Amino acid sequence: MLNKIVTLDEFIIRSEKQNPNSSGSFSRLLRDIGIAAKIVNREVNKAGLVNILGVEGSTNSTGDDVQKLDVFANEKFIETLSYSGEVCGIASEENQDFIPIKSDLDKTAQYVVVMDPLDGSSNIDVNVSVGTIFGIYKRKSPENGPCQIEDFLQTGQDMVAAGYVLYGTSTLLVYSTGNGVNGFTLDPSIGEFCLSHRNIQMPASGNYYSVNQGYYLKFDLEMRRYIDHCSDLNYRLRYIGSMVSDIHRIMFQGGIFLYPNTRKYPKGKLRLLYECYPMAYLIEQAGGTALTCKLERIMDIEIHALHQTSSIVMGSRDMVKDMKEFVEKYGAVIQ
Ligand code: AHM
Ligand code: MG
Repeated sequence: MLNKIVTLDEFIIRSEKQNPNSSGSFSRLLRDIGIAAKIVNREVNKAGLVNILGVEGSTNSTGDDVQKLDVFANEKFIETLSYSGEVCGIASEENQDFIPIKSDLDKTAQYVVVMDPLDGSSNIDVNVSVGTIFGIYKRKSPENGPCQIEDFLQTGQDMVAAGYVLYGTSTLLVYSTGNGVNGFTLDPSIGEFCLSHRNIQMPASGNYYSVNQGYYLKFDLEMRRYIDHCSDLNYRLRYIGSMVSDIHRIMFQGGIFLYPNTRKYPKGKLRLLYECYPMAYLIEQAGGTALTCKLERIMDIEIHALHQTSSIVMGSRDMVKDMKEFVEKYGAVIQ
């Protein structure tokens, strides 16, 4: 008997039916994220063919170079989500402030979306995998008015869904609504994301470690000792420099990803709202652990600013536990 293909849309509708109180609004929002991902995917795939490559010349709010494809992805996600009528505001890594959305449709939107529209942007020019990261919150402000900053300054714990899209050798959309993690691969022949990885559970351990080892001397002692330990154990170092790709590998093969604080970034480089919370949400849902280098659970960290950053160590449960022992042993030592 042929296996029936389950598309993302079908999967979303089936999941919605399991919740009798659902209004369908959340499902439409997830579906729209899938649509925006397909549009961005089309552009990422032909990036080498058209004049869309290259640094645009501006910098984003945290000082990085913004490339044309970042701008394109940002615009497409904002445009698609704005039309949907389900979202009252968007906060993007590429925008300094959040963007309130006024719906033309006769309804009140209940959700806000946070996103890094194109993660790993330094990889665009060289045809290496990039990704999109997103998180969804229920708004806290009254439904009949515009969204407010408090709608976005919620912890990872408050997220109602999170996911990423990996534009790689094939394009995958991986997401969770707090009930396990599922992955969908884009079938270009039918233009649909099809369920390919049901209920993803990451291995409790592995032998990959993923860190920018070039910054080794800029890390705190306990992180250097832990990285030495990974090397002593002959773990394999893999670092793409695109968080989505690096996490995707360890999600399936087991491993640990680290972006510790450095002298340049004493509070860490990765953004809590757009990168750390959504990835931590998925890692935890897949059975892994996500902590800061000070051993706080990422999902619990309080957020005070849209572009707040954090150190992060996440991955297979047993490997993060090992890392924790190094922090406990060497963390108090004066360097
Ligand atoms: P970006 O969102 O501007 O692309 O920056 C985030 C990326 C992550 O994907 C990746 O883990 C990290 O920055 C790489 O940084 P570095 O080059 O400092 O190692
Ligand atoms: Mg980015």
